[in-house]
Amino acid sequence: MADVDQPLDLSHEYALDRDCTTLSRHVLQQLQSFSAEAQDLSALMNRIALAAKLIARRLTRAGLVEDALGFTGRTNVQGESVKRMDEFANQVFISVFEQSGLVCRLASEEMENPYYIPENCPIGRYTLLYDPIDGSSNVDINLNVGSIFAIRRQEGNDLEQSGKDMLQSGHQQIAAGYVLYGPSTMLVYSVGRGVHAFTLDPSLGEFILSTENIRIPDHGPIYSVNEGNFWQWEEPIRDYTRYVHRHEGYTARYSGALVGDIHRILFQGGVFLYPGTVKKPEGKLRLLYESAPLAYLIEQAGGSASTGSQAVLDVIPEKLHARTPLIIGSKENVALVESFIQEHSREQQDRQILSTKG
Ligand code: AHM
Ligand code: MG
Repeated sequence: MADVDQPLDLSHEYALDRDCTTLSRHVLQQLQSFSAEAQDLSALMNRIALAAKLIARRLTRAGLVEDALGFTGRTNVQGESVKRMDEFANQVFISVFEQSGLVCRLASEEMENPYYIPENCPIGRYTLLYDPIDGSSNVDINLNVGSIFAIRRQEGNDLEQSGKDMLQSGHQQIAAGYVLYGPSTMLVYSVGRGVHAFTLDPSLGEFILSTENIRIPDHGPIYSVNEGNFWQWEEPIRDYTRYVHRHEGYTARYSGALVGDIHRILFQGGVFLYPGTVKKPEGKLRLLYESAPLAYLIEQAGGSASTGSQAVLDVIPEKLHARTPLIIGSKENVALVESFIQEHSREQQDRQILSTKG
């Protein structure tokens, strides 16, 4: 029983308060510079944090606010039904960046074409690519969702507003990360110097550094995939799934929101898969707004990301809303999935050689 005469030791509760490293200060520390680009990146991250706070605030009260939940009745460029929260969050990013002088355009999963900063607003040198609400089917049932973002430099002047220079590999990203709206709101980011997690302290309204230099385990127990698609997959993915069913040490976790599943794997190790299906060989996830930013982040943490045949960061999209299969997480887990795919294609090649000989 607690001794009521003894004062409670609360020192551990405030352990993090001793060194409240904020996001913008952390970016400058990471880049070890006060150059124009370092200042810009720090300001960009600060704006992303502001968008995240506005979205988090809406999400925490969504059940009490009129018009926060449910569908708008419209479909987006992908043909998916748009949720009110998708539209709200998409607009939040635009509003937060419009007057910032930091970006020249924003490209999102929810918009057919990039949003170009109007001429009467200050125009910056960067492009923000984002998925405003990832896993939006979780919104109406009060489960975790996320936002995903990446920053690229604009190349050329893009006068005709084609956004063609965005059709480059993920190596062009100069920063990427995600926000997880869970029991607490967390922002995890990288500017190419490791991966760092910040937790929103609602009493301060600030993201405070909670874990620095996160390293993903080389191997982990989790496999995260929608097994409802089992019979839609190609044989090697089915074989991999059969393998984890039959071997000890694996456990399934799938939340329906990529950010949550990746967050778990980043800390505990394992693999997330969204493979192609027979009907949709490219899978569901969009390269520029989901797969490439997360691939950048996971590689920075020491993990890897593959389409099954090449590194996700090497993929050059043919169009803005291009999709890719995604196998991402701990190095060894990803390599194991790839080995099933490689073995299958070797067998196919052997069969082809035999049939041409025969
Ligand atoms: P969204 O960005 O439109 O929400 O779609 C992406 C989401 C991911 O968060 C999640 O991993 C996946 O779609 C779930 O799809 P499925 O329901 O087919 O398993
Ligand atoms: Mg998404």
